[in-house]
Amino acid sequence: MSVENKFQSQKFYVTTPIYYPTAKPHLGSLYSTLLADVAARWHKLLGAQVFFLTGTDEHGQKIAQAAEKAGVSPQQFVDNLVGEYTSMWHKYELAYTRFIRTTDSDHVQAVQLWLQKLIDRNLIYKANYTGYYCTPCETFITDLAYVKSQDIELVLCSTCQRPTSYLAEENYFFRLSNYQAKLLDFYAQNPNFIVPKERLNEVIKFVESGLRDLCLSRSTVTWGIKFPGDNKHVTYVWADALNNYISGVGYGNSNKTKEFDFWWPADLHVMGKDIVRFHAVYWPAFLLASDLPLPKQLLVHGWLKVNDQKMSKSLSNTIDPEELLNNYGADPVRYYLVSQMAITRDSEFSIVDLEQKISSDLANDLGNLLNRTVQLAVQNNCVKIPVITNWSESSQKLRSSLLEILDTYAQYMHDNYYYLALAELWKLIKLTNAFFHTQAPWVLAKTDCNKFIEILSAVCHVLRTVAILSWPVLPTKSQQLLQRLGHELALDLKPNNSKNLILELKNNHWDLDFNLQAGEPLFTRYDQNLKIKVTEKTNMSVENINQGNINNYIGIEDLTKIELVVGTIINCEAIEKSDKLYKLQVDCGAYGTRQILSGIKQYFAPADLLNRQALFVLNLKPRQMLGLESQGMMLLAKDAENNLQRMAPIAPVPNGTRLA
Ligand code: ME8
Repeated sequence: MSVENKFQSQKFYVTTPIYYPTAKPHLGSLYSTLLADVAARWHKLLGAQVFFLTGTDEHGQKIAQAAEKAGVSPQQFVDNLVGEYTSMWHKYELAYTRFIRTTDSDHVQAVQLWLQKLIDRNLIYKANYTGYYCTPCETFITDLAYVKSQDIELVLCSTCQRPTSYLAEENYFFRLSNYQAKLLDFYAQNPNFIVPKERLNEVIKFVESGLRDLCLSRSTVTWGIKFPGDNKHVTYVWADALNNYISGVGYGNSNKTKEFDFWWPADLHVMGKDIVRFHAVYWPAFLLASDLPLPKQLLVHGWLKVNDQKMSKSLSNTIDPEELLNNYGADPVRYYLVSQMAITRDSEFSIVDLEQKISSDLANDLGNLLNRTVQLAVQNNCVKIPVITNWSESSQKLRSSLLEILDTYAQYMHDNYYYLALAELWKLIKLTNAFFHTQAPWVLAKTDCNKFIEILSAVCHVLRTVAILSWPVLPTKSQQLLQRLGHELALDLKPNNSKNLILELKNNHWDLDFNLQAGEPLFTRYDQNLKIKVTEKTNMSVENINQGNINNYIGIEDLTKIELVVGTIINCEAIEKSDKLYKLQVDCGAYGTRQILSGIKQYFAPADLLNRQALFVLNLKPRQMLGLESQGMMLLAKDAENNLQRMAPIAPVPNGTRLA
């Protein structure tokens, strides 16, 4: 039986734009690199050999100007910044194969070799360029936007809307105009060359409107790769930079011919929409001119925006990925960026949204499903779940849904619509939560032990599938999830010996056993309502204090009398005789496990409390209620409509931590 394309991959070469290291990396550069990492990891799951190239674009006027401003040489300037990129990529687990710098000697040699080839083929000639140049985009301007300001006519770059400068210099030109028909023919033969497809139409329109020859050198800039045979010129930074895609895998290096032939052409170039023309017009023309195969596909994404403006270094509205990492961890941020930012359009970045997404999708949907399953298994002494041979109809139905979803998921990943693939995966998680709810294994545990184990096994099979499919986006959490099931990621990355884990999932008949492990929740929940309400309340109280409305001040010595401690609710039972009370067992670290009775039954389901942290007063005098002792009190926030919210630290802290 033949295997469809979406389920197989032998070799996959993916690249990111190489970034101008004029400042530390921001969330936009991280986003492109993340998409490439997701693609690389997906192909690893399919058993492919993968090469993932990223790096920095270190030559040109823009870098030279930034270095001058900083008072250091361009080389020193880029040397100082490049570590910021590599270390950030490591922190976010962007598992590149090579980090290329355009100042690397093998790259410099490859660019000169490539230029010499074009010179030998008479595809380059010398002439004068007079016209406008955009330094931030490093672009010779062909289409202009004029703006009149205070009677001065400003010429703005149509891509970045910033002022351009007038240039009159001698340059070497590439006969780009020779390639108009060939490029149009290539687009016609390869309608999937650009994802999303609509962007290809813009490119076709541009090429149809006529191609002018392109400058390949600069004679008024000195920071660049020397042009072969003419020391007065350096290579135009884009001709230098685009060639990283071939030099990065061995082009121009006689010891690496085999390596280059294996990896080239690239399977996927990832980039933002600002640089499509360079990749869809100039780059293919450069390759045609040097008789090299063209890349297979470009993935072009929109902008991350903040307050409806493109996030960019020059607008100083960038978000620091480091800060996000410290607050939320790499995997949750990766999940938010991939799932919430649709590649087809610009997407607004917001912290409120980020917290909501982490709380609802990761902590509630996925984290809770795991917690509830493990909890039940622990409570009923059956953490070792054997292989099931007789599946009930409902479990079989769940498995069929899983297979359908796997199919759609693989298709979206194959087509590079990662955000849609994740949405599909979350359908499976929600479906399994519903399955869990309707099968009520907590009842089966008391009435039908075999069925109880079968239901847990079905959920574990789904969770294992979810862990493997989410590995491209959640590289650490997915492995922790597998460990909690008593499994591990069997990724054999040795050449020619790689397993296709996706095909294994597709052909798996749910014949695995599991060994469940209890542990801390995988994800933190950020209660937006709580935060927003607290902020509103704080503002209100500030007003009240200003108006002198607080007249019952206490001294700090009064406050220190209260033992306010963070604890985790490890058990929650309804008290039969009461329609209000829950009996909670709370792990308070060094303070031991406390039994706390709380009248919150109508506000929370046990699952909303189990394995969650909350704040407790531990030195309240013990109280008897319905014959049971309550050894403390849980703190809750109550609004004007009497809605209750649990209070918890923003990130987990060790149980027994005191509030200071
Ligand atoms: O253009 N949202 O480098 P660059 C999403 N050196 N992505 C964004 C973004 C945002 N707000 N801001 C930047 C260059 N990016 C050249 C590339 S390649 C041979 C040479 C991402 O540092 C996006 O991928 O200006 C965009 O294309 C790239 O950073 C531009 O990076």
